[in-house]
Amino acid sequence: MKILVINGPNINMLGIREPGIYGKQTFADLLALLEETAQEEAVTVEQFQSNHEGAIVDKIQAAYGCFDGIVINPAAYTHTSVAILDALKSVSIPAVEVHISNVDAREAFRQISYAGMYCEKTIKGQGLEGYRQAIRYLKEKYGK
Ligand code: CA2
Repeated sequence: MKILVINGPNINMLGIREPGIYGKQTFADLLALLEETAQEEAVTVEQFQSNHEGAIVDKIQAAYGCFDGIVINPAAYTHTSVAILDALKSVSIPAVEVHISNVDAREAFRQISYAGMYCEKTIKGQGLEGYRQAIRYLKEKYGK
């Protein structure tokens, strides 16, 4: 099974500021967690991070026919991007949305998620462990 993990803008800055919201773990820790989870679950995990909305749309389109599942944290684009929502719909690959922080308990503008309108599950407020949970969910439901 092949799973694509997509991270949006500023996720590569994790651990550098705002540890009270996002924790002390860094982006390198996230990459290590993804590798560890891939081994544990015996799946192939590819990670893609971009600060550019169009690059994320391009990556989702390129996943068509190549990946069995998508884990996506669109970061700030969560709350603004109809383009990412439409890209997810266009490829029709099972997807899980992850948020490191508990967006429900934050500002009003974080309460809307466009990508979440497509994703079959949203995991929020679990820190980096949310990515492990998302991969496990896809493996259990769609793994061969
Ligand atoms: O909780 C999440 O995972 C978010 O998707 C993270 C985004 C935020 O815009 C979403 O509302 C919720 C932010 C990504 C990381 O931003 C940083 C900000 C300061 C320091 C380091 C990273």
